[in-house]
Amino acid sequence: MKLWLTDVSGNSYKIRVLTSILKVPCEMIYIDATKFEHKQRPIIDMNPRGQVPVMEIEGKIFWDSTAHLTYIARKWGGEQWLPTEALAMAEVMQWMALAQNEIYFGLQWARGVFVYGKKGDLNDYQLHGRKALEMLARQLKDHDWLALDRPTLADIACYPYTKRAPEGGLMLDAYPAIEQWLARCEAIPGWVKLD
Ligand SMILES: N[C@@H](CCC(=O)N[C@@H](CS)C(=O)NCC(=O)O)C(=O)O
Repeated sequence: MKLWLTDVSGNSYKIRVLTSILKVPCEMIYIDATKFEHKQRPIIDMNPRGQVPVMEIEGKIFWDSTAHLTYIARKWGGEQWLPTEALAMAEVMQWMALAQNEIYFGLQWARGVFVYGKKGDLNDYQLHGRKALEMLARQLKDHDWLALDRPTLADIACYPYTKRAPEGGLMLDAYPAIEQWLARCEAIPGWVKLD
């Protein structure tokens, strides 16, 4: 497998975490986002969004971390990270959907305003971000993990931009259950530190 990524990409980081936990070999090809390499070939040919992460898997190109995590978890992770039983899979997938909705359009974009001058409505991003934090906090109030009461793709997918929420002006102090969950994720053997 090959992964095109940047060192600051939280979505690429999810793949780094899962390949590290499962000890799956993956060639990492770092591109320079400050030179807008993600908007140029070869990235733009592989991903019409002009974004990382992009992966080559079994000779095919895939964009979006959800696809990448799904492949790696099913191929190498047995039933642990994304189980095949229908109800269990749905439970994991609903949190992966949160990662690609309220977390993405909220926490990730609010951070983008401060970190790389993303244009748009910061209030709107923070509104979605707060919604994401409320949903996470509600689940984590009486659960250690987001789905199935054990670590799954749900936790890996939701972790990076929740951890970075304060960089988007959304502090976590009011959410002790989220802070404890972040620490639990970081204690999973093989977890990669988020720089
Ligand atoms: N839904 C995509 C989002 C990918 C994404 O947001 N990538 C960011 C880096 S983490 C990026 O390349 N941003 C540059 C841009 O959108 O122009 C995924 O999960 O892979």
